[in-house]
Amino acid sequence: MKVLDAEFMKGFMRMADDGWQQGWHERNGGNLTYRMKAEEVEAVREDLSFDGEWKEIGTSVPGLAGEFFVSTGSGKYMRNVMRAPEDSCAICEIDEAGEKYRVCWGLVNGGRPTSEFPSHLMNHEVKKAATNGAHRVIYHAHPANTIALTFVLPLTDEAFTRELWEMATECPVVFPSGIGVVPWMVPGGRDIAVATSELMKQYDVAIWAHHGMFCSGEDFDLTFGLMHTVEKSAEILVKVLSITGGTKRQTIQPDDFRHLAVDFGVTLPEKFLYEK
Ligand code: 2HA
Ligand code: ZN
Repeated sequence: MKVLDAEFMKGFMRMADDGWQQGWHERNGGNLTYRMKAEEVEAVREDLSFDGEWKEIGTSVPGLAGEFFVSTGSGKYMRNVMRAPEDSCAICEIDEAGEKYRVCWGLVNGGRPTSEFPSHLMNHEVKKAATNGAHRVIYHAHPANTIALTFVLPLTDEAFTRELWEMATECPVVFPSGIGVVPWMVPGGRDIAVATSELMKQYDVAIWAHHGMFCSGEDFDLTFGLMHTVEKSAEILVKVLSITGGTKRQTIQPDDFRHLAVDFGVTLPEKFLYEK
């Protein structure tokens, strides 16, 4: 089967386009990776090439040895993924040590997988282990409201989780484990990848101060939906802060969250239900 005829590739392209249409991907901002299932690799194997050069990932991900990933390309635009996927995206194979990758499909005009490949792969490695292989999608975007809040809220997991939970009743159900926050760091390298993947051990969402957001999920719908929910909540908070100057007249209280948790069968860590 041709890669472009495969359902996983159609889902990947649709998600990239959805993010573009949300306004989360100015220029070459943001990136997306998908860990392929073994049967998906087999289905398109005839369309892959295995004579590409092995290149350094820049970090070590032994837990991903032999895995195949679809990745957006470094410097490529999310806006172009739907129209020119073979130029904008790649399928990459990870070597048996988890140190190198090679391009097996795509990037027909040259290039590399996303500049955030180390962060994506370290997140994938952590999430694959933490979810018994269920999580397959890592998504990075630059949604404006979430970024705006990193100039206003304390850069703590507690502040971001609690404030965003309060903005919509669905939030604690959609991201019950909460949100991790990474202070400003230089993007693209191993240090920010280590900091993010450390947070991904307990969260499915990490916010990079003054930069953007990372989400992890099982499939394209769940991962896009997670980013969408967090960003919508951030938009509501921006509106509330803008209208009021910071004082809410009423909000969802810690005991309300505890009741919600019981009825919806989720566990909400008590560290986020502090008294204000
Ligand atoms: O250019 O978003 O973080 C892609 C990015 C880097
Ligand atoms: Zn970015």
